[in-house]
Amino acid sequence: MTDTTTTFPEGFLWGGATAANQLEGAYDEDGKGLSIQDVMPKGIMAPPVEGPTPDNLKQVGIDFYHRYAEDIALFAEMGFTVFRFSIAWSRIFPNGDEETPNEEGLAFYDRVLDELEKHGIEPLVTISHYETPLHLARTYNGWASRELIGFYERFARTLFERYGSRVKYWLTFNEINSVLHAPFMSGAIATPPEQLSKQDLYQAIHHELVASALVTKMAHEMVPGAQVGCMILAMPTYPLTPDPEDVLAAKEAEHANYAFGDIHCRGEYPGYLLRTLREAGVELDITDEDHEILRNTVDFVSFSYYSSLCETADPAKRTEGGGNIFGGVQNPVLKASEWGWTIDPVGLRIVLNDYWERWQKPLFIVENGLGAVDELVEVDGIETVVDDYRIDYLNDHLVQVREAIADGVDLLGYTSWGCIDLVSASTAELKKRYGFIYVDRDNDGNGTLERYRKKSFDWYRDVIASNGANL
Ligand code: BGP
Repeated sequence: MTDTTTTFPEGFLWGGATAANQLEGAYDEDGKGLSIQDVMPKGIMAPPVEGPTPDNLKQVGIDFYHRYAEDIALFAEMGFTVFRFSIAWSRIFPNGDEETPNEEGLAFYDRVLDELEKHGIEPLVTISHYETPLHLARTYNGWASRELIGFYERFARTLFERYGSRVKYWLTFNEINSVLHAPFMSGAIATPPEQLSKQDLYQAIHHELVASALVTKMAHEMVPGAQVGCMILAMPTYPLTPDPEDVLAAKEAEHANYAFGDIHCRGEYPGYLLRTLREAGVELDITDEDHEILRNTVDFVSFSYYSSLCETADPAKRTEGGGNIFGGVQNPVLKASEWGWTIDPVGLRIVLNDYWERWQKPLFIVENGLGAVDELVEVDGIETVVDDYRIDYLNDHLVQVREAIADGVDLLGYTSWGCIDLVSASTAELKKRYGFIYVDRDNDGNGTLERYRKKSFDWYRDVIASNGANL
């Protein structure tokens, strides 16, 4: 049974989400330094090179750096009331550890904010989205070093000073828990994953958590009305069978992710994480001051949701390749996308209820969507993409969002991922597209970069105009 009487709340924020490194391009313009993305030609699974390499699609991205006004006008045409984007750290501090920011980098985001303001679109800013300055990775081993806290603090302070009067919603780290799977991309940790000790990994995580809390405190002091959120990669994990051992295995897999939200919302390490660390022989360097800082909890919890996972305690049931790129085993009742990400709209309702019950903080869905191969075709003389598969995916998920709202979940908004086609994070390709707007650029970097409205463009415009009533 679905509840069609409940509607989305008045003032619900509708929009789209992006990340600087995946769409801006202009990777070395106007004083920008190299970020870790510039040396990752083939996505998170490939080791970084000396770089920068010419076959890295992110170096041009979709040229948002020069076309932002046109793109924001298209977002406005869909009726966006919020736009999530990140600020490329290496545009502001090219090496990450200098004292003075790069004025040209700061000015770019002034221009972006001007455009958003012009169209009445609320900005939602991710301070760090997988684009740490390369120098911080190479010289300090990224977040494994405590020194990163100070560099990040300076970066955030610069942003609050400059944009604080115009930006209310801030996210500290994109998918902070993804460092468990991609330590270089997420944590700028240069040690190859196979050589990275749990000790170093969890110390790096601790530094990020302290930095996040510190910056939350700073925003509250510097930015009137600031709302600061953490951002978690949500992966609800189901037991493969009702065997209690499988149920426990699923719960333990969830704990790995809950831990980040628990610390952000409760201000201290949960017991189950202390046990994991103890059993792994990890002894963290946590100062008394760290404990104090962690008490600065977030105002809301944001998360990305693409798919669910499935777990078992039985090693014999583990198959090669597992459930999806983040592990687990295959769920026998769910279908998956072309890239093996299970499609599970009900899982989104489960996450919303689960997070709300657990943390009692407003939630914000800041990523959701279907990565698919799109084909540009002509319909009635107009070039477009007939992406019914994307409409179906998003519609099914938003129906479940409406259910969760009927369940009593407090939800601030929804930003669909990659609202305009951009370079994929995990594959570094342009073949895997999420947008309502098609961008003419292929995997070899060829194309005019021209923008085209897909069929989903009109669909999303109607969803927003009706505040979800037409789902
Ligand atoms: C999230 C990231 C995004 C993103 C999205 C889709 O993990 O926050 O940066 O790209 O997933 O992933 P992909 O691009 O690999 O399909």
